[in-house]
Amino acid sequence: MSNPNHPPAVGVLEQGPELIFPPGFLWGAATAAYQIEGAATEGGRTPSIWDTFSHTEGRVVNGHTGDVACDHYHRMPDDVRMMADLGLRSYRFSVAWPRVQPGGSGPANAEGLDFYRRLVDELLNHGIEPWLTLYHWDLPQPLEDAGGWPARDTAGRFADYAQLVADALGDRVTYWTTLNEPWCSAFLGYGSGAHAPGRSDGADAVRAGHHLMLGHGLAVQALRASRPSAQLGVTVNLYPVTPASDDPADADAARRIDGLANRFFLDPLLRGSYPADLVADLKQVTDFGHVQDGDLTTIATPMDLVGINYYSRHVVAAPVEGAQQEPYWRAPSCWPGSQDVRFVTRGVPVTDMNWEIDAPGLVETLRRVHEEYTDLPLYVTENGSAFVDEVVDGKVDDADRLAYFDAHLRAAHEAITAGVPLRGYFAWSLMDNFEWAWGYTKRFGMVWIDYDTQIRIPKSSARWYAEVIRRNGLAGQ
Ligand code: IFM
Repeated sequence: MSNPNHPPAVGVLEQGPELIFPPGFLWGAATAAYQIEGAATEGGRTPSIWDTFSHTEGRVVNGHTGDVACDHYHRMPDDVRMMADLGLRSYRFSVAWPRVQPGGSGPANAEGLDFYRRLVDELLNHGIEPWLTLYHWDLPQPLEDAGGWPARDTAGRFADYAQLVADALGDRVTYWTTLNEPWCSAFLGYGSGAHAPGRSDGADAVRAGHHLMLGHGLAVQALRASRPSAQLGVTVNLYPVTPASDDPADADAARRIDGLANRFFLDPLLRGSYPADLVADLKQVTDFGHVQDGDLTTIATPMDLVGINYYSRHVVAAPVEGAQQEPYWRAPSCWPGSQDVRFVTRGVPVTDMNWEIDAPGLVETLRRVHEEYTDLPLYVTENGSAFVDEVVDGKVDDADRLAYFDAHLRAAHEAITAGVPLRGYFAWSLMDNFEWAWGYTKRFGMVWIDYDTQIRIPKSSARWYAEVIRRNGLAGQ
C-alpha cells in the first residue's frame, strides 16, 4: 500500500558506479533537547531527572551538566540556518517535557511551547521537515519523585503531555516519535544506574520498560485521535547480538541479551506480546505482575513507522564457569537476570566510545525488523560515532567519522536493495553535545562546538554529508 507521506523505497535504485537512494529519501540529522539546548532554568523550565543527576557529584564525567550545553535555546535561528546551509531535508529534535509542562502535570507553559513553535516555523521556512521526538530522557523531576517510570501513573502523565504538545504543534509537524531508546531509559536509568535517575533495581527496570511502552501506546492513541494525518512511531535502539563462539552456552548468552536488548521492545510494540523465553529468563527478577489486562493491546496500537538507532554489535559469551554468580539484586546491571553474561571484544576498530564499528550489522538489523516484524516504513533515526577531533587552522578534518558514515550509508543502501522499506536516515549528531554520563568528553557531531565561545565549525563529515544529500547518494568506490 503506498502512503503519500513516505517516499517510495524499493525498485527505483539507479544502477551504475554511484549508489543512488530512492527519490525523496529523507536525509536528516538529529539532536536532543537536554544535550543541546542549555537555558536550563529559563522560560519557565523546571528540573528533569538529568538536571538532578548531572548536578549530583560523581554521576557525570568532570561534573559536566546540560545547563548551557550548545546554547541552542538562544542560537536556534542561526543553527537552523546552518542546517539549511548543509542541505538537511529533515531535522530530528526532541521537546523537553519540563520546558513545556513544568513539573510534568497541569497546564502547558506557553513560553516553553513558543520556543518549539518558533523552531518548527524556522525549519519549515527553510524547507526542512521537522521530526519531533516527545521523550528523549528528560522526565520532569516531580514525576520521578512520585515513582518515575516504574510507577504506572507515569504512562498516563506521558499521554497527557503528548496531547498538550499535539495541541500546540500538531498543525505543523507531520512526523512524531514518542520515545527515544526506551531500553536506555529503563535499563540504564533503573537497572545499572549509569543514566538518570541513577537507580539500580532489575525489577524496577523491567517495570519502567513496560510503562514506557504503555505510555507510548497511550500517546499514539491520543495523537491519532487529535491529528489523524500525523505519521506516528517510536525509536528503538537495536543491536545484532552474536555469540562469541559456536559453543551452545554462548548461543544461549546471545539469546538472553537479544531478549533484553531487542525483543523486550520489538515484541510488545509490533506483536503485542512479551517473548516467552525472556519472561522465563527474568523469573527471578519479576513475575510481570505489573502487566495488566489490555496493556499489550495498548502498547501494540498501530503506528505508521519504526525508527531504529544503530551504533554497534554486541558479541557475548556465557558466564565464566565456576565463577561466583552474583544474585541479580546485588549486581547493579542493565541486563537483569543475565548480569553474568560476558561482553567480548573482537579486536576490530572501535570508536571513542569503545564501540566496535560494524556496518554490516546495520543491514542485519534493518532486515531483521522488516523480515521478522513489520512491513512498516523504517527510518534510521540515529547513526554516528564519537571520535577525538582537533581544530587545525580553523578546520576539523574528521576522516574517521566520515568513513563511519560512508560505510553505514552503504549498508543502508544494501538493505534497501534487499527489499527493506528504509525511507530516511538521520546522522547522530548534527553537532557535538552533552553525551550523558560522559558529559562533553565525547564528540559525535558533524559540527564542532567550541564550548567556551559557542563557535560552530562544520567538520569535513558535514561538508561530505551535504554533498551526499545534494546528489541523493554516494560516489562509487
Ligand atoms: O547521544 C546519544 C543519544 O542521546 C541517544 N542515542 C545514542 C547517542 C550516542 O550515545
